[in-house]
Amino acid sequence: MRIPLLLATTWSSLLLLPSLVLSRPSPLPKSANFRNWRIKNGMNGQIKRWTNSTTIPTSEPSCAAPSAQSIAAPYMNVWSSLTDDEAASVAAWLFSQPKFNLTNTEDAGEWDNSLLMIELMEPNKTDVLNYLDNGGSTPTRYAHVIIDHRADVDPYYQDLIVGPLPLQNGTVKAESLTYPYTRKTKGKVRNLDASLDAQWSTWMYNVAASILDITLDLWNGSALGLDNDTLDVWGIDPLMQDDGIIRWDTFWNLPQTEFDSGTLLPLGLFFVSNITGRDSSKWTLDGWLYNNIFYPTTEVFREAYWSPGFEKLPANIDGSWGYTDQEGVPPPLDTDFPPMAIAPSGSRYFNDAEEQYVKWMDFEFYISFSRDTGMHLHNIKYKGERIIYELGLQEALAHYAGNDPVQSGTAYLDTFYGFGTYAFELVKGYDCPSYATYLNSTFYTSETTHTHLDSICLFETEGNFPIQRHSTSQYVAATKNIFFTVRNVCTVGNYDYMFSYEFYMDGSINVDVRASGYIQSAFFANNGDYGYHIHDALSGSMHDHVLNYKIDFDILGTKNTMTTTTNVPVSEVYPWSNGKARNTMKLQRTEITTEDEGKLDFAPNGATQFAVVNKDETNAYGEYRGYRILPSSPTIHLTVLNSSNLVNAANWAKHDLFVTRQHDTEPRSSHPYQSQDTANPPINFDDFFNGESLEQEDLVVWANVGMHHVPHTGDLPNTVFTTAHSGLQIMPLNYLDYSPVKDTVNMVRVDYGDGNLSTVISFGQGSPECGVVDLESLVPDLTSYLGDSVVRKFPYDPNDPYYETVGPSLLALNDSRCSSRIILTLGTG
Ligand SMILES: *[C@@H]1O[C@H](CO)[C@@H](O)[C@H](O)[C@H]1NC(C)=O
Ligand SMILES: *[C@@H]1O[C@H](CO)[C@@H](O)[C@H](O)[C@H]1NC(C)=O
Ligand SMILES: *[C@@H]1O[C@H](CO)[C@@H](O)[C@H](O)[C@H]1NC(C)=O
Ligand SMILES: *[C@@H]1O[C@H](CO)[C@@H](O)[C@H](O)[C@H]1NC(C)=O
Ligand SMILES: *[C@@H]1O[C@H](CO)[C@@H](O)[C@H](O)[C@H]1NC(C)=O
Ligand SMILES: *[C@@H]1O[C@H](CO)[C@@H](O)[C@H](O)[C@H]1NC(C)=O
Ligand SMILES: *[C@@H]1O[C@H](CO)[C@@H](O)[C@H](O)[C@H]1NC(C)=O
Ligand SMILES: *[C@@H]1O[C@H](CO)[C@@H](O)[C@H](O)[C@H]1NC(C)=O
Ligand SMILES: *[C@@H]1O[C@H](CO)[C@@H](O)[C@H](O)[C@H]1NC(C)=O
Ligand SMILES: *[C@@H]1O[C@H](CO)[C@@H](O)[C@H](O)[C@H]1NC(C)=O
Ligand SMILES: *[C@@H]1O[C@H](CO)[C@@H](O)[C@H](O)[C@H]1NC(C)=O
Ligand SMILES: [Cu+2]
Repeated sequence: MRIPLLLATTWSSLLLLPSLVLSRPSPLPKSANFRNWRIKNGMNGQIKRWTNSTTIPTSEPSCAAPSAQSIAAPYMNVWSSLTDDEAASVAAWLFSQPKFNLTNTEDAGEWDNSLLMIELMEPNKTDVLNYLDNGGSTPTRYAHVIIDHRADVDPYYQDLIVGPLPLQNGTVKAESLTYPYTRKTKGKVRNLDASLDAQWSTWMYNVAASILDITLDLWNGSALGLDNDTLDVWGIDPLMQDDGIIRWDTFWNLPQTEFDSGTLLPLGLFFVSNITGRDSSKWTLDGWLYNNIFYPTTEVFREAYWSPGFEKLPANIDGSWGYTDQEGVPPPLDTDFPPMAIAPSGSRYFNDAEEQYVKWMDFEFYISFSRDTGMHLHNIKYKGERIIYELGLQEALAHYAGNDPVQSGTAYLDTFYGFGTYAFELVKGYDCPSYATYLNSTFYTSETTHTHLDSICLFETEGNFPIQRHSTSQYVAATKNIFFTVRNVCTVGNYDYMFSYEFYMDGSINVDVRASGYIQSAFFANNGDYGYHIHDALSGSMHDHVLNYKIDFDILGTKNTMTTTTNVPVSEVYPWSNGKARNTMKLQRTEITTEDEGKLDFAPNGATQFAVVNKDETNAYGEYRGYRILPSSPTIHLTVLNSSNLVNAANWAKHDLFVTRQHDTEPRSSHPYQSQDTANPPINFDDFFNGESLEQEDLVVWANVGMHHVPHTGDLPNTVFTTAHSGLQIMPLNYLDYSPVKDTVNMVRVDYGDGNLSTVISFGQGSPECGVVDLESLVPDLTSYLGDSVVRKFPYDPNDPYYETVGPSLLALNDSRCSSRIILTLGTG
């Protein structure tokens, strides 16, 4: 799609832009020496004139290309994904070892072992700091391997550490990976899906066939595994595990078009299956639920159904109400091309694409990417000093509730599906500005490495407010709020999570999460206490999103302490108050001294400030230098206490904030297969808390963002990023001696001319005079959207990549090599 727009190829046309700001025709400067011309706003507020400014001379602008300038990273990225050759060598070695008894994923049946994952084993912080800080050698690389061990009556996922890399004949070791996990039976977790994957659909179609008379009567539909099926059946996650393995499922209408509206079409009929064991002939159908009435057998249900007086409930029918395409009357002027950001001097940041190292202004960091948790940042430095060793998502929970067993039983732990897996290509000009720098990311699955093309973006942009301003009767001063963003988007099933890390001129970092995509809704019947009525027979099913982040602070070294200050109301007598108590407030200062005090909640009324400081490093005024951590938009923790669905699988969701002592044995708060054994998961986060001292120790903060999502009509057809939003700010606290905002020249002071010429002081700001801004390039050609690039690892075939954007479970089924997409334009300007 092309948007008709003036296509600037020279500065003369770009110079039209400031005149638009004036909202009336105005004299334009004739010379290219634009920087000396400023707008003057007279005292009467009407007259706008161009005038000369007093300007500190600046160096010539760098006039870089829009994408990042290149730079050589100061250190190797020790967190970078395995190379194609490394992953292929590990796959080849594992296949050559009889003890793993591996079958190619494509050929593997439910009783065959297969290779689920090969990725970098994150190096220990101890070894990395030795490299970064003490000139030690680069940490030895190892691979983290997960084998889906199904050739066993008790199938399990097995975590292995394989290495060292590069593999050398005779020295390769593959050991059970145990040190990052807390549970006693380490390195393995049972696999509840081994036979489910193979036998569930047959079971489910048989159950649906057994009530075909009812599904046809209720919905003119069937779920028989045929091409003309109009119904779908799916249900809870995790499976219920306290008395055998139980699942509740429900019927859904299938979408009738390519739109992904299926999660909006529940039909209100539920059934429970006891699927304990690997032999589906021993599974039992244990009952039906309809209109809040439980029927223990199909016969009892059928008899009731065909009896007079049986109440039949309405259905949720697919339609354009569930489609995201534009519909309805556009608001006034909506078809005019809207404002957009540009970077007229090109990029003002650096990237080492090979090392995934980024530097912007006084910040620098490395990026890593993993299948389970997606994008992480490492070794974040500000003004040359590390402030954060690691910053990244650990797990995301969506805990539903309802009067029906499917909503009640649902508590997705999304790293099971993987954030890295679903970090698809970004939509240029929509997800990120078109002038952003786009990076690839890769993950391994089923003997292939997938590269999500252009799936991480880097860009600098202007906030919609200045970062500083002040007016007096003599002058007004203001500073631009220019900030830098690293972003990716992961579509996990029905939901799209947008993850951004934002870096600001005041030295702060914002961890930002937004959600869009389709809600998982509930059938509306007797459940007003669990959500709003949002469509025909639809309830916006209430749920809590809680996303856990690891923030491994290193404030001027690894000896850090968490301090708090709380605003408390007091009645206090002062020497000057004539013996009278004054009702006022003061600060109460405390420290979190041991892990016993390490589970924290943001106080009501925001009364308590939490900060990680280094008590050995004070600023010019003797205050500890540190960083605060606080919500930048509302954050939550899980409402449900002692969740029946989760048991011990998400103990990190119980509070807003946790602080623990850093250990190489506690790299992550969650494991991708926590859902497989909720009572005894691989990582019970509570076990991180064992009373250790936290005074001037290496601290890790585990902080939650999220929201209590009670979908309303505005969530249809999709939840919107504006309101489904949560974030954490990590901001300097007495870290420097004054605000670093003063360092930027992108500010102005105007001394009033009292009706005459004002004096404009601009401190050597650059000007947008690099000559060419290709407006055409700002409207990207989306017909080149490709999807993922895939390279086969076993057998290794690096020279025949193909394109595919599907989830891993479909990979075995679909090997198509489709590379072109058709873009439909739907009548925008
Ligand atoms: C602006 O400055 C230039 C050179 O500094 C000078 O030649 C010109 O006369 C000035 N214009 C005004 C309107 O003061
Ligand atoms: C290896 O796996 C196959 C199934 O792929 C199984 O039949 C066989 O028993 C397994 N061998 C050993 C030694 O476990
Ligand atoms: C190990 O030795 C085998 C046979 O000698 C050879 O095919 C293979 O390439 C070697 N692998 C490595 C990693 O050196
Ligand atoms: C039931 O569905 C079939 C095919 O799906 C369709 O041909 C038929 O018209 C439908 N009947 C009613 C009553 O909607
Ligand atoms: C669906 O397909 C099956 C098998 O082809 C056929 O028997 C059945 O009548 C079809 N159902 C409808 C509603 O068209
Ligand atoms: C499910 O089946 C298993 C094994 O057959 C049994 O031990 C368990 O009690 C059953 N659970 C329920 C809730 O009936
Ligand atoms: C992303 O991958 C594509 C295809 O392999 C390659 O052409 C492109 O240069 C890569 N981008 C970066 C930033 O490395
Ligand atoms: C959590 O709930 C389970 C089941 O109801 C109960 O056995 C257990 O004692 C509860 N634990 C706590 C800490 O309340
Ligand atoms: C990381 O540290 C743990 C705990 O000290 C240790 O058991 C493990 O072997 C180390 N891993 C590597 C790859 O060195
Ligand atoms: C502005 O101009 C008027 C009239 O020429 C003069 O009286 C006044 O002093 C000037 N003010 C300033 C601040 O220069
Ligand atoms: C595989 O992908 C192609 C192209 O996207 C699609 O037409 C086909 O239906 C898919 N097959 C399966 C089994 O998903
Ligand atoms: Cu939600």
